[in-house]
Amino acid sequence: MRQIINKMGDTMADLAELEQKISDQITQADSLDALENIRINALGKKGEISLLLKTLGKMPPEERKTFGAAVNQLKACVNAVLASRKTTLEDAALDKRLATETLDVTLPVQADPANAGRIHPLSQVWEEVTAIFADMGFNIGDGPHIETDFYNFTALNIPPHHPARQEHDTFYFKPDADGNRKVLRTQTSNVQIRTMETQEPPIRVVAPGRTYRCDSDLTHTPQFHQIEALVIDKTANLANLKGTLEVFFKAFFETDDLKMRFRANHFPFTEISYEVDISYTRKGNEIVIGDGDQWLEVLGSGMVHPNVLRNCGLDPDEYQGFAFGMGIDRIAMLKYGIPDLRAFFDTDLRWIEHYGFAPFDIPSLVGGLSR
Ligand code: 2NL
Repeated sequence: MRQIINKMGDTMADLAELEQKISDQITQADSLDALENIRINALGKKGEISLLLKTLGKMPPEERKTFGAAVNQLKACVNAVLASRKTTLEDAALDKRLATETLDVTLPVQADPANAGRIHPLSQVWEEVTAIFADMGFNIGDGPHIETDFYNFTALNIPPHHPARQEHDTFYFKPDADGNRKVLRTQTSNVQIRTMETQEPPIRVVAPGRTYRCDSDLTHTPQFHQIEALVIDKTANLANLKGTLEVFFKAFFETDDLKMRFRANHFPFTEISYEVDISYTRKGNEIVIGDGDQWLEVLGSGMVHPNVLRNCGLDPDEYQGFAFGMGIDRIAMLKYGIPDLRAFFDTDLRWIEHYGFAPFDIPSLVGGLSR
């Protein structure tokens, strides 16, 4: 019996030693993989503790009871130490991940690619102006930039050798076989002439477009932009012209406080003819369009000359109408406070970032035009 107890004592000591060895391994395990290996070596099918349990069957019942209880206790103890170490390692792994996966919320927001690039103020104003006239029921017309003498001059009641031709600083092409010289159009009226030739009145059309004159200084570029309007029917009159311009300017400059001044003038293609000024005030260095006692010239206008109607195959005793033309570049400068005309064509990236518009700022009257 004593022998048995001694033998059991030795075995118990072995278990304690095994427990110590496994716990040391667990404490030293520095990764979840290493920990898993220790678990397999101890508690896996062929693990040290599992093998001990398999020896129980060959033991005498007394010994089996005491020894079995001791091994199960060892197993529970190892499981507990494993679980605790696993939690520690998992927490450490999470801390490490949190430390590396930082997000610097003070970094500037990255540019949205859909919002990169800027719309040129001329394009923006072009869209604004056409949106206003389209809303008033005008069609938008387009035509050739290289034009015959007839469509650029003669049809507009500017016959050959008329002095007005000199004022236009025209770019001429080389003469063709018949001696006819084409021109770069000096205004967009060729669009309206072609409209009158091909469409029955009533006509309501605006023609925004590029125009060309051989002139270059502080306030002129050889290529610039114009919008011309034409209304032809049986009754269109000066009051309609004034009403149209009032609605246009108030919408474009986004103000109800605006006065217009009509000054008598002369154009070959209109009779009677007016230059039109709008009111403004100065606030410091800034020009504010709207109520004020100063005047800015913004467009030319008038009742379409009977000769122009005749040239387009319309009977002036049956039809009449009004027309006007203005510089898009000029009204763009006025609305957006752009001081230098030539910057429009300089392709300076800093300029376009300052004066340009976001790609999705599409002008519409319901959207409030420039908002
Ligand atoms: C100006 C003056 C104007 C027109 C353009 C026009 C066109 C036809 C018939 C009659 Cl088809 N007139 N256009 C009329 C008056 C003035 O422009 O100073 N523009 C910047």
